[in-house]
Amino acid sequence: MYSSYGSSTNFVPGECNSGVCFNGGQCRGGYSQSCSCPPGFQGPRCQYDVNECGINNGGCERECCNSIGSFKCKCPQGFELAADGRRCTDIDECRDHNGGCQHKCLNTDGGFSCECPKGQRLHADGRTCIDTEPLNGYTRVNSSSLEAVVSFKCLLMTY
Ligand SMILES: [Ca+2]
Repeated sequence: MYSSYGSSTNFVPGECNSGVCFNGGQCRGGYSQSCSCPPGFQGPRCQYDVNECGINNGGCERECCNSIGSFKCKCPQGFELAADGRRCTDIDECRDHNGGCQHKCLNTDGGFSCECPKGQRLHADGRTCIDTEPLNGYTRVNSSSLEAVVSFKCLLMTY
């Protein structure tokens, strides 16, 4: 007895034995028992994933992540995927709540920074402004950029 593969409910079996085509492939029937594969799958039985990222980086501007039967473009931190799903555009962090900056927020390509008025400098938190003159008994806090370098990992699905 044959078992039916695949979870597609609109699977229309041709004149093939059931279970010939995988991943939603449609059986063409006949002697060849070959399959018409949906986008993202290939092979005589649609059993292989298409690595869309292998061709022209999947059309992605930055990172392309292949997955089983599909793929996705991804953007590094500070960028978001554009409406076309391919390009990466800068996120204007200053748009919301002044980027968390106490004084001035400066949007940059892929990041942002806070600025303080004259006589003040940026605290180590990268957002708060503190007086330039150090208080007695306190050492200056080394102010550094808040820009956290987070390595962007592409989660690759394997099987
Ligand atoms: Ca930005």
